Amino acid sequence: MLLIKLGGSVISNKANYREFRYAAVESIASNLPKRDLIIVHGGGSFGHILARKHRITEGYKPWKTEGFAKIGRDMMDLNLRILDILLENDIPAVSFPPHAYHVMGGEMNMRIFEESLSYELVPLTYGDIIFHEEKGFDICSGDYLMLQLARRFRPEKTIFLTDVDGIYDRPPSLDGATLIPVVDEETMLQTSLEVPDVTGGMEYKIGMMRKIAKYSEVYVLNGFHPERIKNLMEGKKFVGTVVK
Ligand code: IP8
Repeated sequence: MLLIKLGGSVISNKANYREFRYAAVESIASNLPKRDLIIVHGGGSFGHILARKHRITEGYKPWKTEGFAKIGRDMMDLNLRILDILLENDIPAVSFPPHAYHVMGGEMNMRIFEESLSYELVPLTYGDIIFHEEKGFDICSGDYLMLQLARRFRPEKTIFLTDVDGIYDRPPSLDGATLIPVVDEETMLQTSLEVPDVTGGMEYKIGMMRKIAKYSEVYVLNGFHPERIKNLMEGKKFVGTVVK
């Protein structure tokens, strides 16, 4: 089985509110297997801009309800666009919005994922607004969902698609940034210059990936070169980072 996350920086232009990258998603979809697959996507500019503005991760306040609801709508909009493309590419995806099946702090409901897979459907879920047992409101990151799903289903491969070639030794926009082929216990990472997004930034993401590596092979690939997914799946050479 393959578990894959379509990062928010690939599927949207993170600088522009709700700017969708149709061509990128289309070419990713055409490189994905059509069965034995679970897909998660991030929020990008459909989620993070309003989540930051309304400080959703700090929890519920009466003035935040409108923002919370709007992000829920925007994420459904993004999700539907992705779902359409998957279906056009003969991937029988069924979408599950986290705010409707999970409350943060509680056990995640895996039943719908198990049922989907048993009927050879492809479950699709995403980073979302969510209720939280203590804080009331929160954001559920796609990375958190990736960890829960990897723990339950132990996919052979887990792939994170991002807008660069993999994990770098410093923010990839800086001069001299070098791609790290393998991130493991010994790898020293300089991530402090990274501007964190509402769900935690690079350090948090690498931490999640390293936890997932207990259950699955983990790879970070460039979503703008989706042929690398195929190369990886077919055991060919690929450009990217392996996380151990
Ligand atoms: O992009 C966050 O998911 P992520 C989703 O996977 C929202 O961190 C709504 C900001």
